[in-house]
Amino acid sequence: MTVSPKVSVIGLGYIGLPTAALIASRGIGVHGVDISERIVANIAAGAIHIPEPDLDGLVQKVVSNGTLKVSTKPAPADVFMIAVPTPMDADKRPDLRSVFAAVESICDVLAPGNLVILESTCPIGTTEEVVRRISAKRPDLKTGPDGEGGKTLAVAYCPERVLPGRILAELIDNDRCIGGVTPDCAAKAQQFYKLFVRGACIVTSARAAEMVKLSENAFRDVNIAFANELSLVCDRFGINVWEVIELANRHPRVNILRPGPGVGGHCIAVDPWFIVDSAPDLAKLIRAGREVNDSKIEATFERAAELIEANGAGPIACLGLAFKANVDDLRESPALEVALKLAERYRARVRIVEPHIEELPATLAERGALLVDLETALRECSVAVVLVDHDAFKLTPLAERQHLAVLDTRGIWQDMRRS
Ligand code: SAJ
Repeated sequence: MTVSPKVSVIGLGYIGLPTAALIASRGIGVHGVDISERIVANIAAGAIHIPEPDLDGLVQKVVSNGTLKVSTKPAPADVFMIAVPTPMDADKRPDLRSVFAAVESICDVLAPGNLVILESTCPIGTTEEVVRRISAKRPDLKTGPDGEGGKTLAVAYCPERVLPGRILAELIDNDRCIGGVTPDCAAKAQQFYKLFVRGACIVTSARAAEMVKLSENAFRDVNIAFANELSLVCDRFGINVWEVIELANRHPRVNILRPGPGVGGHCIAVDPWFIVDSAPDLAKLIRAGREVNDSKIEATFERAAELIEANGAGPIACLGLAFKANVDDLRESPALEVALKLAERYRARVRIVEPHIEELPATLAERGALLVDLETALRECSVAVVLVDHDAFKLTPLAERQHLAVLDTRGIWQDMRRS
């Protein structure tokens, strides 16, 4: 690898675009590739198609100074980073078609000495399958121990682990786990990541790195499931779960996460299924965690309906639609699911407050729900269902909400004052 490699990033979505822009901002020439002409045209014009703090300015800068170029077709480079979606199919099995299509698309332009890195979340063994597919199309390229003066193809798996809303900072500061299909491959990828990562770049095998990524999100999911299960038990006994968690967390070795209306986003609610799919006979806890978290949507709807039925026939405030606090992303959002169920039953009585969007999703609007601001909802409604812990909601003074009957699924209005 030359000192300043030419980098190609395949897939310009939530991970690929920030990664491409960050690397380009270090003065390294980047070629970004996406199959969507719309996305490519947008980025070529210096604009972004995903909301993420500070990304717009960065992309604008690297596009206008020519360090980031984009197109729909791969071109020769030194390093290829693949960051495409790996969703789950209707049977909760990983859908790797985009990964294999991306691999296929670069085969013709690969050259000896290149480094191919897979960043997408993948089941165990995917990186080895990538090697097999490249070898089938390009038998001339050797992958493996680099005994030929850097002339073999290096393949590594390095999972992204950045948090939406903090992507640019975490791309730089998070530690990276870099799994090579051989130790040489890992070392080469490590050298590359050190060009733009400040966190530690730790090498391992490709299989271990695949498992590390899945373990991180499954760990969080199972821990949130524990909190969600506690909340269901506490509800049955009329105990305030937020108080229980606050007090339990005063134990020096206890750190219970926060219950909510379910778990959303494209990662935590999906990735644990990849482990379950690989080892269904073993991954019992991980499966149970998924099921608990998914069941929280219906449980939240039922509790909300009980509260609504007990509080007259007036308008109902639904606070938040996003999949988590302070983002505008509604993908796989449990809050949206609960709101849809409420709108299905209560139609035009439902008032949605979501300060991060301008327009309601059609599915909600069709059911008669209205998008209103927080002030209007607080003024007009006597019942509120808090579905997202946006800062804008947390700041509501007690005086403006004490008239409400509240189902607070995120624990933001607990007003527990204990000395
Ligand atoms: N949630 C709770 N209770 C909590 C914490 C979260 O209900 O105590 C819910 C959120 O409201 C949301 C969901 O979980 O619906 C997921 O939110 P999150 O902030 O935990 O995670 P994501 O999906 O935004 O990002 C995760 C991160 N993974 C971990 O924290 C282990 C991130 O580092 C990964 O890069 C990302 O998944 C990914 O792309 O895999």
